Amino acid sequence: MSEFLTIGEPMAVLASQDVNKDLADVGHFSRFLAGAELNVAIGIRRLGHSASYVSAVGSDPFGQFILDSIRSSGIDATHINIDSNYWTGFYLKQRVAQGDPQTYYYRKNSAAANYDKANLVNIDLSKTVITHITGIFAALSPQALAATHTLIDNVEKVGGIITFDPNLRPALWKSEAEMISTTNALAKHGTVIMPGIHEGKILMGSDDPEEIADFYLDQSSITQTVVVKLGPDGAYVKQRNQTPFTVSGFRVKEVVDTVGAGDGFAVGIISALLEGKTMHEAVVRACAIGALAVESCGDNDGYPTSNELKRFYQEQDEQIGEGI
Ligand code: KDG
Repeated sequence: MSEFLTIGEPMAVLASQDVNKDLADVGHFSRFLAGAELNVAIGIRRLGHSASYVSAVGSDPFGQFILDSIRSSGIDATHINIDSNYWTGFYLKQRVAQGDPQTYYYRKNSAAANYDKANLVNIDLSKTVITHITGIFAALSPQALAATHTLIDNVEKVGGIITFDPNLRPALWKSEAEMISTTNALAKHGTVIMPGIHEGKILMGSDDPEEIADFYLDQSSITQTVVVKLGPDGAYVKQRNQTPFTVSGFRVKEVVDTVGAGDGFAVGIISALLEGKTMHEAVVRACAIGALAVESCGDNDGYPTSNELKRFYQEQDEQIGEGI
């Protein structure tokens, strides 16, 4: 079994090759691998850690593409079911010169949304150090939410660590109220919570990083660290009973596509924690991978290998210490 495990919906993304065009007018797309939790597994694996990904795909060309890509990346694909009753999800992504692109999902009632929690009984979590949960998979369907809860229970039974990224996707939820209550309830199980500052505002009503952190630290004794993502400005970090600190963002050469930056951030934190680094070192790495992520077109193509990460620090004139 792997050091790292996550559950999610894998997708193909068809990314526009035309800049600043409405999706309805785009004629040329490039296909990449997508899915927030899968992005995290890819990044963790690229940095040399073992990773398992739990999900389901349809028996269709996108499902085959996803399975082939996951297997060739070295991620453990044993727990990806092929379900010929449903399609594999995909989405369209705009290319924009500035800001966040428009996206359009084709994922309702997908194979992953129909994932049966009964399959989780076959997963041995005894060697898994960190399990990553996001609000996306939980939003897909009652079955996916039930599977998320069962996985959390199983992780807690063996004393594993859960990292949680709210990853708010309002389009996937029935209502904002349901999104907020379910996401905050799931967050109670996270040892490390990573909301974006705008997500914090939606989830608990304030865009003050300290108030966001206090909300999550107060609502659950399991939560030990809240890392509030500040986009290009870096991150604010509060650990239980410790002095809060901030980490600055890194310089980015050219912002090509912002999608996947938050998952890259999670890769930085999780990989560093797997290596026994401090939380400060982990958040520096998170900001670095978040910056690298926005320089490429695919959702996870900018995530670095260890050597690429070292080169990035050198280019940024950062001191390369043991910590990073
Ligand atoms: O975080 C990146 C994801 O947004 C992308 O890969 C697709 O999982 C996805 C989603 O639900 O938007």
